Amino acid sequence: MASATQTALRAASAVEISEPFAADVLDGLSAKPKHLSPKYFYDTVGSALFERITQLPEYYPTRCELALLRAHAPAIASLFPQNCALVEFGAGSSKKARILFGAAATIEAYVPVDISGDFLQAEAAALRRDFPRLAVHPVVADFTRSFAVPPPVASLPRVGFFPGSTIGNFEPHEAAQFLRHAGTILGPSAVLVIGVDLVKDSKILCRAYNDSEGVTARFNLNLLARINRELGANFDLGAFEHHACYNSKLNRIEMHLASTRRQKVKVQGKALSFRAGETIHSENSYKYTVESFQALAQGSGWTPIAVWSDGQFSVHAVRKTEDSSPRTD
Ligand code: AVI
Repeated sequence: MASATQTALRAASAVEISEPFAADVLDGLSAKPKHLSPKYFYDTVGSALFERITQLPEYYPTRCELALLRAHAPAIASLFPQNCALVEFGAGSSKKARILFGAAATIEAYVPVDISGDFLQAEAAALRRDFPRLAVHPVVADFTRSFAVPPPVASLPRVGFFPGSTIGNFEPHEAAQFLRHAGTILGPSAVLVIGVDLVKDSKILCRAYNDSEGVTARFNLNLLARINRELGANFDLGAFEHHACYNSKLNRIEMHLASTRRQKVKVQGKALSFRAGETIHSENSYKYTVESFQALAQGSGWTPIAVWSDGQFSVHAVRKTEDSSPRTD
């Protein structure tokens, strides 16, 4: 059982944040075209829906990535320094990190960083039960912004972990920015293991984001439900539809919420007008080739050192190129 001191340390390492959710929503819905950031999908309901997406037959990325991690865990673990801290950006479910814990006895501490505090804390509790020797220090934060690594792990060498092809949800310039930011957080000589979905037949891609059970549609619509719940808005969820299509020029899946009729919606007292068919652009999911991702990494301060792929999905290991940027702690 955890001592009172351990419990207090764990509580202290879960840094609370306050997101400018209302301002982002009002800005995005007042813009032309209307848009919302996909980072707001992941409240408790959205995180649970995303977990269901990862189990859908049509949604291949999670299955492919898990198989790659399982098959290559020893090779991945061989790249880690002794007594390292694994920093997972946007942790959610720790299922993938668990594969690395099983293969890499060198991991002393785990720092899952996620905006969804409740989900993060529940996963952390389960991990402490299953890996009693692993120090788990969750950080509730927007992992794209600066955050402090918890003091108990500050002196350990760091390995970054960014699975799930979440990098694909960034615009390419944001992806480069994130890679640079990860380099600053992780420090000199760090290794980063990153999952990246690959460009492929558009039919496979479209099916993955238009599943037959409608879970992805509910995940997308939950964004409006969340705005209703948290910002007192009055979106009629029956008057918006989930749209997802592949943009082959930009190599990205685009998700939209389309207004089925002309309507007005109030968000925090502000009236917003929608034309029939007008959409809120809610997510891009960029797909890369192995080469295009390696070029992105190389231009963002990382040297590719290994890649594992099944032709559908890729897991890259990259090492920080320059040692000059200081750690942020
Ligand atoms: C988290 N991210 C990588 C998922 C993706 O595939 O872009 C989010 C998602 N959106 C719809 N389905 C899954």
